[in-house]
Amino acid sequence: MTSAFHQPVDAAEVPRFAGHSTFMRLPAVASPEGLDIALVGIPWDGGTTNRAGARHGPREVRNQSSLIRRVHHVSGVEPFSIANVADVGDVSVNPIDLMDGLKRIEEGIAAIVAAGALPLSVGGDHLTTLPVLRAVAKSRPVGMVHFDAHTDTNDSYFGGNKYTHGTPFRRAIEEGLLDPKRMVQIGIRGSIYDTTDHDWAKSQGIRIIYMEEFVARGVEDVMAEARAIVGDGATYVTFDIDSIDPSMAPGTGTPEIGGFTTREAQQLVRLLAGIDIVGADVVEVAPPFDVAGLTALAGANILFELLCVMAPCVARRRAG
Ligand SMILES: [Mn+2]
Repeated sequence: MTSAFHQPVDAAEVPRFAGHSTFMRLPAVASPEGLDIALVGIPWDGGTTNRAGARHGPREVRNQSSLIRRVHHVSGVEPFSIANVADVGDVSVNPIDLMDGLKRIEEGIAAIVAAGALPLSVGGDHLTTLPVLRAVAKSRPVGMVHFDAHTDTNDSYFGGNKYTHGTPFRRAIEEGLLDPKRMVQIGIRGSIYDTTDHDWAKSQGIRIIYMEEFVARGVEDVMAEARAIVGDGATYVTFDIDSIDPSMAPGTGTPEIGGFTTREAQQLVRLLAGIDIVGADVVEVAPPFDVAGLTALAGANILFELLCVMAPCVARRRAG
């Protein structure tokens, strides 16, 4: 291998079950300096309203990601050859103080952004995306492609608490981090609290593509619309593993039946190619509810799909 970039351990030399457990068997590095894309764990689930456990997500996704190889078999993208990628470890977290937890996560991601690298993070519950956006979208609002069973745009829980994994995108819009007119949510489904639950999101201009519409239209048509909504501007991608059906991803905090197959999820992410991605995440993998590791396996593969659409962004920017 002649590349100057970090390379994963070759499974033909060191078997996948041996050696240090890092994302995609990449080197663990102490600093994001010099990286194009920083793989980072956010082991924090302080925003979870139901089944906690996503704090264990990063470690198990690292484990399952040992199965990832070097080349995307459809696009032909070789992410480790066109971008410098490594595992920068986990951000600092505080499991017993929500507001301090959010502050630490923002600081951890801000260090990655300051080094000029794009964060590709593994949560953690979906509230972790709020402090990530505070770091990534500090200078201007960004668009967002959001795969999820839930809109996560509720206002408050438990007596007015504004910070849970059901509220991050309402807060992010209020804080000017997201441009709601450049937001699309795909895969939304399941029972809701009230007929008016999604009114606020729609009034902001968010495009909600419910699962039933996705099934009727198909992957390519839906993703053509999603690409048009975010356009050429800076865009963040967030992938909640509960968008996938619980038969294929049971280990998550708020499972909803009727979800994407893992194959559909792969196709959805592949069709993000060409948009200007400034960061991405996979969240809500909760290994304690899935002793077989299927959910983390799905998460690791979605992480690779995201990497394979982000690395070409890096290469395009480098080429000017
Ligand atoms: Mn979510």
